[in-house]
Amino acid sequence: MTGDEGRAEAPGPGTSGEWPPHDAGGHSVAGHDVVSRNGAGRRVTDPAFASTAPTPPTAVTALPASPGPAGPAQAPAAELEWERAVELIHAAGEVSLACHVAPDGDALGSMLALAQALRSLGKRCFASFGEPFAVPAILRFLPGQELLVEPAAMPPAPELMISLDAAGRARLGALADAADRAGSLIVVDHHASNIGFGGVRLVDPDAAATAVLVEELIRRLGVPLDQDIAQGLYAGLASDTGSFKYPCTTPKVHDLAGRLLTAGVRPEAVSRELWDRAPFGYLQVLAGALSRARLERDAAGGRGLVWTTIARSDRRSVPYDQLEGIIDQLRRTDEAEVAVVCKETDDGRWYFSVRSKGNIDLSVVCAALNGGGHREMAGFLWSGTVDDALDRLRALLPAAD
Ligand SMILES: [Mn+2]
Repeated sequence: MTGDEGRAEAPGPGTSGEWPPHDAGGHSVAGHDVVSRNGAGRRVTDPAFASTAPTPPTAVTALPASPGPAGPAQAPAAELEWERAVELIHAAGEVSLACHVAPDGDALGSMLALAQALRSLGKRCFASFGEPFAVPAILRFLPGQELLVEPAAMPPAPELMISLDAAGRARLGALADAADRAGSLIVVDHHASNIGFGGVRLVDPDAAATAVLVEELIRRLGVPLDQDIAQGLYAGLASDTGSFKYPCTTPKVHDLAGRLLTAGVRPEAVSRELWDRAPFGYLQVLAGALSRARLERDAAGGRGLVWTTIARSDRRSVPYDQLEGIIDQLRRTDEAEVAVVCKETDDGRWYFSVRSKGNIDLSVVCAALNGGGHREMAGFLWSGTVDDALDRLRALLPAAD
């Protein structure tokens, strides 16, 4: 329900926070171990049991076991980087902000929060994201949208640019060129897969959301958290922690959430906007999707797969980005480790939202299908038939155990 997507290539405004991968998180490794020892016993392998022990903060730093280009990106932002970022911002008269295409709550919430903070410092500020330039319906409540401009209206060679929640320049879509030409580029991100672009890098894969890093940046800039800034940060935090349910929900996350509430955020109002409202037509779309659901008990190495489809004709006037929460209904299924919702996009391709209960690493599975995501939440875009995609997926699942 909370993320970001290979949505450079993704269908349209999306809000699932699935991709690109964050947090290869040590927590899931723990879950995996339990599985290997205990077979498919669902109760034992349920991540709620398997992963309750918090991973020590050192676990992610230890990840460079797999060396590679992503290696250096794993190190938390160094003090020097924070100082350089603050210096650059204070010195700039004008700042361009960009978040990843098809922004989710973390990307847009973080960007708008920072944009408002910069405005309060007297900076001229442009904020945008690459085409399609449409704010998802569920994010239209976020304050600060008057600072958004069409990507074409962004300065082509900004003095200072700040990239938010994007793991690579390609995720900026049409704004990647401006990032290349920027006098200085500050990258604020929490994806473990961050490719290492940007001259100043505030990148911390241990951060639950980009909003966590933006809050620190705002604090270092000396801007107090007002209600509007806090609202964007809270939307980011709530989105990327799955409403404070995912394993990345650390004491630090709740601590920040507490400060945001103190600044005036009403959690029930944000949750309603993000997840708990829909037009009446949605009820029929949901009913149809649930009635088409299929359970394959033998799939995923015997752990089970549940899936459904939502074609354009199934949703009629209900917009694509309204389908986000349907996967959360399917993934309840006790008999299935993996849940999939195949959604036809407005351009006739199919987007696959995929969830696991932590025993199968979906970031690997979906990467093999040119998508990506987290261990438990991932996705990919498919131009062929649903049957072909499901066949590929079924073949990949047991191996990702
Ligand atoms: Mn994020």
